[in-house]
Amino acid sequence: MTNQETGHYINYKKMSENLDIVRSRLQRPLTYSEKVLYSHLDDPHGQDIQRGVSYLKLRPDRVACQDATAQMAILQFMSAGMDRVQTPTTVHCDHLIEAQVGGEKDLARANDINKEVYDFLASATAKYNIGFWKPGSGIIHQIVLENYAFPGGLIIGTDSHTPNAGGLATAAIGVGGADAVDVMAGLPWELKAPNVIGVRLTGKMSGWTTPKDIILKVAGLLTVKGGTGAIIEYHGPGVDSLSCTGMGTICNMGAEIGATTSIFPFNDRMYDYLKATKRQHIGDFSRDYAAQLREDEGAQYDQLVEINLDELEPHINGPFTPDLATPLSQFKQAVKDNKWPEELKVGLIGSCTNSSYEDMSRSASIARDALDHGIKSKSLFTITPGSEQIRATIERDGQLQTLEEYGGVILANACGPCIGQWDRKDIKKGEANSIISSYNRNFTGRNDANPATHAFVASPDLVVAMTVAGTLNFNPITDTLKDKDGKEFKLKPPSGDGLPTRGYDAGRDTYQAPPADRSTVNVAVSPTSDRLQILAGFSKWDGKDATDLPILIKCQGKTTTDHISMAGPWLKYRGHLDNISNNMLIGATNEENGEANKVKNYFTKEYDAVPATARDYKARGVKWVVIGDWNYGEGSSREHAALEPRHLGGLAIITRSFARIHETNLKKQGMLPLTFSEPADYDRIHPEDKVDLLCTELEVGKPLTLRVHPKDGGAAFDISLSHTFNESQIEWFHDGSALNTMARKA
Ligand code: MIC
Ligand code: SF4
Repeated sequence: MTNQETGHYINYKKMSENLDIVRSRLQRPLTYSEKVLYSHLDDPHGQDIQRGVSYLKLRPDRVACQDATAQMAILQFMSAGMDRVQTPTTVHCDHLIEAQVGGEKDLARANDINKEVYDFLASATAKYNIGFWKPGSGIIHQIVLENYAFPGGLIIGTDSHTPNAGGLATAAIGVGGADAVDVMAGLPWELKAPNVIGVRLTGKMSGWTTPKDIILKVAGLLTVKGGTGAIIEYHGPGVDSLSCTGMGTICNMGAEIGATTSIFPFNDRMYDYLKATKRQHIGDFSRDYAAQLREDEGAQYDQLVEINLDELEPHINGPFTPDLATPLSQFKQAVKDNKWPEELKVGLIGSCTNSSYEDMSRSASIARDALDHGIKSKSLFTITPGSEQIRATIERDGQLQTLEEYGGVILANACGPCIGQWDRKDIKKGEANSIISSYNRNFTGRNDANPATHAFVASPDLVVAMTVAGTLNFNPITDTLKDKDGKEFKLKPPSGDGLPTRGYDAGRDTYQAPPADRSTVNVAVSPTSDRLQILAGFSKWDGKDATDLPILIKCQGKTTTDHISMAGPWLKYRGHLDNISNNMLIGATNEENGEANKVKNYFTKEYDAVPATARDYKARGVKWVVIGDWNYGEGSSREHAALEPRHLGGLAIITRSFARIHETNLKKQGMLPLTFSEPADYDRIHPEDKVDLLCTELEVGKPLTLRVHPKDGGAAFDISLSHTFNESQIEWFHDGSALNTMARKA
């Protein structure tokens, strides 16, 4: 399965047999993503299979965790009391490295600041037989693509951009830590059978258009919630003009439209990539099973989108949301109409989304073009290589030097500014300004914690082109620039190899394999640590309806996981539930006053911070609920956004709708994610009302009653709430959490 491990094999034979069983039952052509999922069914004979309806019980091939989510996942796994993981698992140190001055120094600083957490992860992975990628190795999704993804595979990862591996025909799905723990413990993993959205690509890309523009366009078409409950499956003749890593970029950003995952069928470009990453044997094996690694003729999609690559323009998405898509030709006008700050302060390339050899080569070609005209970047410019292998290879082949000469700062092989790990110095907090990155998401404050920063996302090519001009008012296709002598010139369209002709240079060895003798490994968590805390476990449901609950906050508008459990400086506390709970919902807008982190305490009538108010209710022994808007919990997989409300005494989150991963995370921790059966009922609730939640009514497929007691003393009224709990998930609620259920059944 991978060069990093022995004893784990790809079993296409078994997968084909499973598929034959399912085929004989369904008697219809299958999409490619269905094939991958159904070939991993725990019980292909008995499993009920209805897209969008059944809960599939699946057996993933692998688990991947990044450091910011692995801490909690491993702490949960430890409470399961097993001596080793039952499914191959890796942990990747990428989120905790802050960008300050440049790669080497930032990495050394991170090693120092995060020593306790890295030591914990290094020892826990060694103890439980998990592969460990040290800080500096690169970003989880790039490493998975380079080492672990394979055509037809099913991987789960504790990060929402896990779907990146779809570029190598893998069904790779982002989950919360508790889901990962199930699979690490050898239990089947449950997923609501997704619908399938087909994206048919025709034509061929050229010039300034890149694979990124396909997903930027799709995001504009489908919006941030358009992919909910669905897998996006690309197909059609246009696919063959995309590089494997380019397909990875497209799949990566499917997370931004809420898709369960995104996937491409196996093709020659993937074979080339497997070969370049020293896995030709896997490529050959996949060729033998090629018929299983693509859609059947006549496969039916629930929705079909068609994109002609001959006509596709480069796009720029943002600010503040990844689905606000503007074609390049209309961007200048949009900047003007919306009064977005014109000056481009910073351009940032790299991240898990766009840091392939191809991306770096094309970016360097634009930088070289500028340098040849005697000019450099006008804006600040940073580069985050996706992995040590990419960094070492572009260092050897010269792109890195070109980018530096052009004015770029090479950051560590890590997430850095993408997740707010950025000690930004060029502007003051609150100052309106524009930045553009080749990253995937651009929620308010995400990169630099400044709500006035207008963050745009685009292809790395456009990011570099914009930094040459130093302004958003620049279209490299139509506009000219001035060279060092004031003479006008036009940038050449970018060019660059998809794969290094001399092969990849692995760079430094950053992998720690689990030791053969694991019995002596000691995993230490200090009881006085402010960064790690052993989990105490939640208490059981009391078996009663909950009455007289205050509403902690009624959130208005976008409430992403960044609003619920902010990243940036808070990443520090990802292994300490009580400490990280001090960020709970501090970014969400209170509908009552339009402010963040200012809610009225029901008892004292004083305004206070959200976490402080929740702690006060908890101290009084009073449970509470949150009211939320559409697509609540969109964005990341971080289960802290579910653990925190549970820890601080919340009972239910009631919204117009949820993002998939967050909804599951809430259920796993024993919370009740509920939706208004009638979305307009959101408006009938006032933040100062009290509510009764008739939890004893919780049954599969039946609504639940919310009794509202209006704040002005008016007559109480009932609202119907829907939910998606199945039988076994209801047990989690009754037991207090999925972990409690696992312990009870062990
Ligand atoms: C993100 O891009 O938001 C993150 C940080 O990678 C998260 C995971 C996390 O919060 O740790 C994600 O996308 O799931
Ligand atoms: Fe890291 Fe950003 Fe990718 Fe998340 S989206 S894994 S923070 S690089």
